[in-house]
Parts: sequence; C-alpha cells; structure tokens
Amino acid sequence: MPTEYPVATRDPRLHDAPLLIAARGEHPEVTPVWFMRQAGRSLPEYRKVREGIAMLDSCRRPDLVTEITLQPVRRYGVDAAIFFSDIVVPLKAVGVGLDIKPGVGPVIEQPFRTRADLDRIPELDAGMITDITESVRLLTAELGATPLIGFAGAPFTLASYLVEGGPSRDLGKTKALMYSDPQLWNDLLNRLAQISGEFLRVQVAAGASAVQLFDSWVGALPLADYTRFVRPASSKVLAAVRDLDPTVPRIHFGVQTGELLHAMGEAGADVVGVDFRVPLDEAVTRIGPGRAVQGNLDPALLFAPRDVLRRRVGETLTAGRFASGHIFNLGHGVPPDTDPDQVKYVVDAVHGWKFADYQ
Ligand code: 1CP
Repeated sequence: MPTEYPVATRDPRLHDAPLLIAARGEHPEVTPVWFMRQAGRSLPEYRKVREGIAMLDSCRRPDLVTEITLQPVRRYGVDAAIFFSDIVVPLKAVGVGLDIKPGVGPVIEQPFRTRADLDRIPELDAGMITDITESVRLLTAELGATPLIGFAGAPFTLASYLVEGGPSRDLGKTKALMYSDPQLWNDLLNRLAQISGEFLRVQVAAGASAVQLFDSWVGALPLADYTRFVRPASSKVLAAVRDLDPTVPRIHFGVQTGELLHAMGEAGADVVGVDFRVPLDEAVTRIGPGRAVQGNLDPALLFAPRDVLRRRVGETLTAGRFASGHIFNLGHGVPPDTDPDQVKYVVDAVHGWKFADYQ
C-alpha cells in the first residue's frame, strides 16, 4: 500500500501560473517556458557550487538542491523550476549500489540479471528520503508563485540502467530480458513503478505543483512492445500521483517517441513531452485532443545565429497554438556547452512573442 500523506498547502497564486494554466489545457496570455536540464553544467554558478562535491551527494543536501534548483529561475526568469536530483536517486535510496560518473552518467555496480537481483531492489518508503521532503519544502517557500516540477524516471528507463549497467546505445540486454523472461521483466517494472510513484508522491506531498515522468529511452521500442511491456507500469506511476492529488498535472516525456506519442498520453498524462524529431503540429495530431503538449525546439538551435533561433522559436510557438495547451521547452536537455545567454534569449523571445504580429 502506498503511504498516505497530508499534501502541503500551496501558494494560492500558483493557480494562475502560466505553466499550470497551459497544463490544464488552456492558453495563458504568454506561453510558459522552462528547459529540461536548465540547471547543470551550462551554468558557471552551478559549476562553482558543485566543485569537489559528487553528483549524488549534492542531490541529498537540501542547501545545495535548493540553490542549484533556483539558479536557472533567477538567471532566466523561466516559468518553472525543476527539482535538482537525478532519476537514479531513489534507486540509491533503497540501497542499489550505483554511482554517477562525471561525463558518463549512472553506473550500476551489479547489473540486474536474474530473479535473485530483485531482492536487492526493495520498495521505497518516504522515511528513506526525508531530505527530499525538506528540499521541496525549502524550495516551494522560496519559489512562491513559480511552480516547482517534481520528477522521476519511468520504470523502463530505470530498468535500462539497471540491466545494461550504465548508459547504452541499443538497450540490447534490456530488450533481451523483456523478450526472454516477461514474468521477471514485469516484476522488475512493477517494483520500479512503486519506487518512482513513491518518489513523485513525496515531492507532491511536500509541495511540488506538477510532475514530469521521464521515459527518456523508451523510443527504442516499437509501439506494440511499448503498450504490452511498458505502459502498464508507467500508468501505475502516473496513477499514484493522481490518487494523491488529482489537481497536479502529469507531464510524460521520452526521446525518439514519435511512434509512441498517443500511447504515452494514454498512459495517463495530462501533458505529453515531444522531442525535436516530430514537428509540433504533427505531434498534436498524433497525441489527439484533450492533452497539452510540451516542446520541442531542437537543442542544437541554441548554437544557431539569433535570427535563425528566433524564427524557429516563433514556428514552435505558432504550432503550439493548435494544441490544447502548450508549454515551450527544448526537444531534449540543454547541452552542457550551451552559452547561457542563448538560453536567456529564447526565454525572452517566448515571453515577448506577439502572435497577432505574425498572423
Ligand atoms: O556531475 C554532473 O553534473 C552530472 C551531470 C548530471 C546532472 C546535472 C546528471 C548525470 N544528472 C543531472 C541532473 C538531472 N538529471 C536533472 C535535474 C537538472 C535539470 O533538469 O535542470 C534531471 C531532470 C535529470 C534526469 C535524468 N537523469 C534523465 C532524464 C532526463 C534526460 O536527460 O533524458 C536521465 C536519462 C538521467 C540519467 C543521467 N544522469 C546523468 C547523466 C549524464 C545521465 C544520462 C546518461 C545517459 O546518456 O544515459
């Protein structure tokens, strides 16, 4: 049974925050914008506070989590903060041996191979992550009328790190387990659904206003395998949030998910994140009515001349008008070598855009 929590009282001004208006399927006066990986290595102030502190240690220190989460909000004036953490933090919290290696990503000490490995992944209990509760409380107090987006990794993407042992290009071992032992695969995904669901519930209970479930690598699967082997577990995670607080919008995102967009919405998302490979208006059609979209400027455009960048921002905003709500974002994360002034330029272009001038 999931833990029952009292949900924190939120700042009443959040009701009118553009991000939450768009997530509800309406069009606020100005399109809201935030960026995946808006915190992190592209910011000199981030590099400074992280000096000499390992990634996973920084994620467990409320003072650092608060500072790093707020840095892009201060610098860019984005419409939301995203909680500074990592998708593997809850796995580490339940005792899985892993580390985040600089320049590589998550590395697992003993990759998942057999049923016996399931015993090394216990369920997550709120008591194991009291620091997360504290960080979210500190943050929401500072953020006031700006929403905080909580997040977690979806079961498939978490499983891919556990099975592969680290970042992988083709996810061969993950797919081999899925096809050869569907029962063990299901048990693993259900365990991970409990962990992700609880990680999100803790953030929502402490005051997060929206959540994003990252299924970054699920685009490696064809639709039929996604709906059979993955979606039931993702649905459980999204339902765990809805059951705690149905007013908190759930964003669901993955890379190379052009063929999966509709199905990912059906998993129980209010907003579907779109990567840069599918034109946004086409994505709106694929997702279908009744869900907002988030996306989808190609991160590579942050390295383009400003006239090109501005035109593409405008095209993305114009396509977003056809959606039931649009949250502007990149099609994936901010690259570490991005010039922060280019990011600021995009925020200002989105906020200053006058649709009437371009019709
Ligand atoms: O030392 C460092 O600075 C390490 C770089 C780093 C950072 C800044 C990692 C390692 N994780 C993070 C923070 C992080 N991770 C955030 C918060 C920052 C923000 O968005 O502003 C978030 C939302 C994540 C989520 C995350 N981690 C995802 C899903 C998002 C995505 O990019 O698709 C994934 C896949 C991870 C795993 C991970 N952690 C770190 C890296 C380099 C990776 C990817 C490795 C790979 O390619 O498989």
